[in-house]
Amino acid sequence: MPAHRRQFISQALRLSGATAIGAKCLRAEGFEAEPEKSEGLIVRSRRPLDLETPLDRLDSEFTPNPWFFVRSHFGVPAVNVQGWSLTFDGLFESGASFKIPELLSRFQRYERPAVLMCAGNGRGLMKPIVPGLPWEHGAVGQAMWSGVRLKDVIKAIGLRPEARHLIFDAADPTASTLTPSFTRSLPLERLLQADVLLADRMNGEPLPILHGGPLRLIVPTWTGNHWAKWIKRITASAEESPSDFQRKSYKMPTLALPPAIAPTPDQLKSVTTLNVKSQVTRPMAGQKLAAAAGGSLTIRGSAWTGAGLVTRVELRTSTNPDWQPAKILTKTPIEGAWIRWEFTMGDLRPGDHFVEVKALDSHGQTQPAEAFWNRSGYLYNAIERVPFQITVV
Ligand SMILES: Nc1nc2c(c(=O)[nH]1)N[C@H]1C(S)=C(S)[C@@H](COP(=O)(O)O)O[C@H]1N2
Ligand SMILES: [Mo]
Repeated sequence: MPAHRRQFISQALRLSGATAIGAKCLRAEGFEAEPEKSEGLIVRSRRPLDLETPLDRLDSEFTPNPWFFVRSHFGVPAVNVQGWSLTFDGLFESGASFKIPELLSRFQRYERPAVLMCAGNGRGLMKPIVPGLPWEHGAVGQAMWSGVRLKDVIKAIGLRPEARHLIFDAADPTASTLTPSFTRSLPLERLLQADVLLADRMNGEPLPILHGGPLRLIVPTWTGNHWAKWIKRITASAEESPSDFQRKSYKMPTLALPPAIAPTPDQLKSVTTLNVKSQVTRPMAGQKLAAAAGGSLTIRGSAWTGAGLVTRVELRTSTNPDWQPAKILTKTPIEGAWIRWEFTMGDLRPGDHFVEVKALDSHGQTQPAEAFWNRSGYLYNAIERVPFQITVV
């Protein structure tokens, strides 16, 4: 039995009453049981359901499904896996439709670890503060994703030469027919790469409904908003999706602007790849730890980036003001996956201490002392200081 209490769908969800539809489906024949979510998740919003992973639960290579953050713009759709079909239309050679088992048996299965991070992770740390969900450190997680390669499916159906984008229509119910649904598109250039999956499994389990089951898009190295959940239809198009979620949301200024100045449309570009970032997953800020006088402490954490690989992780501590290299624990770093690292802080005296960490990647990117401020609060990656206390054993 795990230390934490698990239960069917988080209490948060039940309290919100947001799942009246979902709850009914639980009892209906052929509908999948709702996924387990830990009560220990930080509730950022009940309706829609937005849950953040506490930082200490990110102290491992893979983030367990019950602890994985959830970001939904609307409700959770009623999911009947047997009846689910995925339709392809628009600028394909021909239309096509697959039932899930058909899709999965027809194409080869692949799996890969990848970091899923919301573009707004760290928004709550932006200064001056910005509107939006105030995520701190846990709108991120890593899972082993498994499914079929989107490019294999596209190849089998055939694309017309004019096609440039694929538009993903999802099944989440919106508040009313007037509310636009979470429709996003991605350029084919990106989608035809071998790392893009239509995934039906997460960490060796069927993809939980809250995470987009039965089928979601996996786009390693790109921010979470591209990872469409509950995919029902894929339309090939010459243009990107006309939806506001595509044309208006997830834009960031290309230059630093003072908070009072709104960027003009030509100063905005779509957020695509993750930026380089690291975090300490042991100890936690404010934690009291016992050590023998002159003893040592193992600091641990993760680091990831968008394009390329993390090549170095460095720490600066209360006992040494120089940046020193951490030991990278991950044997074979994979693009889009995080690495785990550790660092031994020695000769510890009782009292107040701190560590600061920064990652560097193969494209020469590193973390800034201050985050790039933008009013949407995207891609916060400033070097953070983690204060803690040593008490004598
Ligand atoms: N259909 C649909 N897909 C979606 C979303 C959504 O609201 N609806 N949210 C997106 C955003 S902004 C993020 S960060 C990720 C979150 O995935 P998770 O809930 O599995 O953590 O899903 C993305 N895919
Ligand atoms: Mo997101």
